[in-house]
Amino acid sequence: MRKTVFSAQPFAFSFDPATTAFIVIDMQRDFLEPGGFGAALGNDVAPLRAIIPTVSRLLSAARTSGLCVIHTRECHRPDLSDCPPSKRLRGDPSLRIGDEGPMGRILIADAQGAAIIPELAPLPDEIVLEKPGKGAFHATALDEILRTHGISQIIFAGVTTEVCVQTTMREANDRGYDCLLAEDATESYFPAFKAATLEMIRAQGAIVGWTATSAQLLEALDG
Ligand code: C5J
Repeated sequence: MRKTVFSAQPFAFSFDPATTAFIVIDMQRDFLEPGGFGAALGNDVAPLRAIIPTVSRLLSAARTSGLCVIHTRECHRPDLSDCPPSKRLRGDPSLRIGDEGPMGRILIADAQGAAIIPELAPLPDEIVLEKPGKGAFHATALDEILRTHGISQIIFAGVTTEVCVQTTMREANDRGYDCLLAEDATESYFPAFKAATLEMIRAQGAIVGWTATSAQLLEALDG
């Protein structure tokens, strides 16, 4: 066992690369490129694109350190049988889940828009988890996959901070995993929501988990 301890908030985080997963949440074209679902909801995708180089650096370090790398994709079956009408019909987006957009059908598993952005393409041996919900544990085998790999700590990056990242982190925390979110490798369409999420995760003695900067993480992963 090789324990690494490094400065994080609200206090030091310790992990063993052999029992740690790096989960990159939903870095998909539909959330990060014009013409996708995020844009159809009226959002500017530019702030999300700004974290791509940081996520990429962490991904490289996680690979080099031998962490279990998992990518998630929020997406649905072509017949939408795994998309509750409440999800599809809510609000007034210019394009709904399943509608034909410039990158194919919005958030449909085999459409171009649901693909992970090419800058962060998974390696052939990495796990890519398709998830129909905001949380990555809902209606997926994620818990089983993590337990099979002997994982007890999870480092998170990806989008969006207060929706799929936070939901997944809370699910993981309830299942007994120690979770840390890389502060500058996650982003929201709403800066205030990101700031609030980071605060609420680490409040009350890390009630949901820890946060750290990518610089802190990269130093720990190199060490
Ligand atoms: C959203 C996500 N925001 N990946 N999905 O609908 O956070």
